Amino acid sequence: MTKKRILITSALPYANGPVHIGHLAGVYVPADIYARYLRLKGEEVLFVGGSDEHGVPITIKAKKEGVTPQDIVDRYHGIIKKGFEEFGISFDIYSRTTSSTHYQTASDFFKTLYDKGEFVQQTSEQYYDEEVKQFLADRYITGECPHCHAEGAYGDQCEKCGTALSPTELINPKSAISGSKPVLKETMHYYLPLDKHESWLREWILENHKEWKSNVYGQCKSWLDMGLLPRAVSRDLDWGIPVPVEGAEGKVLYVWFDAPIGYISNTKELCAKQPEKYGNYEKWWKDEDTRLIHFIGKDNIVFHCIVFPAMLKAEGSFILPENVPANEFLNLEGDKISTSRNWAVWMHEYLQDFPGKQDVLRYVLTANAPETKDNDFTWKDFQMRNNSELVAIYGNFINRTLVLTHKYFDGKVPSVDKLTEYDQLTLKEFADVKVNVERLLDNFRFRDALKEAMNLARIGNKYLADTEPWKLAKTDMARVATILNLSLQISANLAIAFEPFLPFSSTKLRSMLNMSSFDWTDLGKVDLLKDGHQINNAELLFEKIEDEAIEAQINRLVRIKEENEKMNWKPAEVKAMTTFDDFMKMDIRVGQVLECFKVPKADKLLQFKIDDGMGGRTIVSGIAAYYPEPEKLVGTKVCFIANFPPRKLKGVESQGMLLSSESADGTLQLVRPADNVENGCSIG
Ligand code: B3M
Ligand code: ZN
Repeated sequence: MTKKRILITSALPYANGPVHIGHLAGVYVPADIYARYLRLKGEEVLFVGGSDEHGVPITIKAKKEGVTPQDIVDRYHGIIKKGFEEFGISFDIYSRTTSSTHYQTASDFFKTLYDKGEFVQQTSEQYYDEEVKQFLADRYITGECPHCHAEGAYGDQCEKCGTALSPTELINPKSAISGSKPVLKETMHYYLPLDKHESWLREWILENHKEWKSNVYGQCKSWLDMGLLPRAVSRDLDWGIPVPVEGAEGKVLYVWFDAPIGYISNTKELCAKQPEKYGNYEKWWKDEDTRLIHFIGKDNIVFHCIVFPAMLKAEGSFILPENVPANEFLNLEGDKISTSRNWAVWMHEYLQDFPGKQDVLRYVLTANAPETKDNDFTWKDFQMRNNSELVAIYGNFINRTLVLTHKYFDGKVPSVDKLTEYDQLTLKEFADVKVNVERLLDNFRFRDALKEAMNLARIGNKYLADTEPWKLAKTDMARVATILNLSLQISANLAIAFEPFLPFSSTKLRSMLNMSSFDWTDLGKVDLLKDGHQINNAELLFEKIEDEAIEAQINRLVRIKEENEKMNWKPAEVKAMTTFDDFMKMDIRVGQVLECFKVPKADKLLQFKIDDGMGGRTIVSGIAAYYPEPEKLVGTKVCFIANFPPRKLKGVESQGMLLSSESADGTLQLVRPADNVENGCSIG
């Protein structure tokens, strides 16, 4: 690495909802690992974050709740910022795009481009909601899809058939805000002519950045191959940064224009606050000796690889990103994470439900990071990785090493007597850890890097299991000393190797080992703890996670799924037409339950004795799951089909069928006629 300093940015989360594990796995955890790693190496690093507080969804949410957009962003900025702090995301600054520094910076940026003639102005017709007096963003117009004719297609896409749409293609368009029919109205906007930037972008990305991750490079290539079009950078909206030129009253900067400038504003804010520590912001943004790295999710690739670079280039004085290691998406228990469906594990809720277990989630999200393809988070995998990796390997090794050192050597690092061949072999195995982890981290391969670190713990754990110092203690204390010395050196190495990934555990381990400080260059050394060095008491590094905790999380998701299903429930389509004659063939009657109990060895079946007014009959019905106390049904009136041929169910002959209704969530309930209808009456 030849350049002097590294500026790391991570996507600014929208302040209209909390942050979830998908955001963490895709953006914040890898960015944080990278920042911590470089700091540990002694590099000059600045890690910038902040909330993205503009855009239409925030205004819609505010309207729904009857509060101001500022109220919304204040609420979520607070939740997000606090969550990141607790989770150990080590931003040098976490600010927001409603800050005064940002308003000024974004406004000036626009003005510079405007004065340089870098925009084109175009007038077009756009949908306008006359009731709320507002132009409508594509997402806020719904209607019938012109292709598959599904209802509820959005102005930018039909989710049913996946076709990309423009709002004017929708049949019977409706405003999603007021429900009224929108009208087309002319409006002027400022456009960034991306077509004019296409040729240098092609060369810069396709020729000079072949090393970018293939998912990123591939997406850029397909955008460039499709040909770039001018993009509007202003909107007709009353929430955002006013377009700072005459004649643009009522217009604000498009959220995707101001948000990436937020990286610059936040750097500026930090440098103004602590100039002695960070210098001036231009050093970070305008000096070719700075490497700029954007951490983002895959849905933000085009903005960070094409649009923002074009803005920076048009301005003229800024550096361009050196890399944009975007990740794919993380799913949750097999389904796409969705804020609107509440299908997510929220960072702030995790911190409440699993206090002190930040590192467990950091570990699982990294081990399972969606680096090259979408991946799935499951609570079972979370538990398994904690219990059989963190606890059983890493934690177990550390605990045994420390406890034995206290037991046999009063907590003082014993001296090596002589190394056996097996010791040498073990040492050789971990000699490469530093090179390997470095190579992987330098290439943004966080999950493999974590595997390498974990491998070191495995080596240690195996070494102790193989050498069994507790058995040698009676006969060969010199050998025990050697084994524990090596184990302690490996432990110290683990504290360093895991620091970028599991910072809380590393701090704890470092204090247990009583190490005053460490840095990355120490990794791989076998004399990190000197002979006679006093270590502190052993504490557990990780704790087992019990089934109950996992079940509680799974149950929560099951409940959410049920609620969503209820909300999305629609009556089934009406079946093909039948005839009166066919219906009249059915003999439906009223009866009364005389006895009711579970059919032995059949989970789903209940056996009914029914008074049918004709001497009684037995009916078996598959509704046991919905009536856990079947005896309580005795006495109730039911409806049954009287002329079904008898059939045997689990050895019991059933003479008919009980009628039941199926609710939205699939629950079955017996259909009950009024109590005063005689048994045996027919229904029709
Ligand atoms: N707020 C989009 C997102 O969360 C956006 C990122 C802005 S980064 C400048 O997907
Ligand atoms: Zn469609």
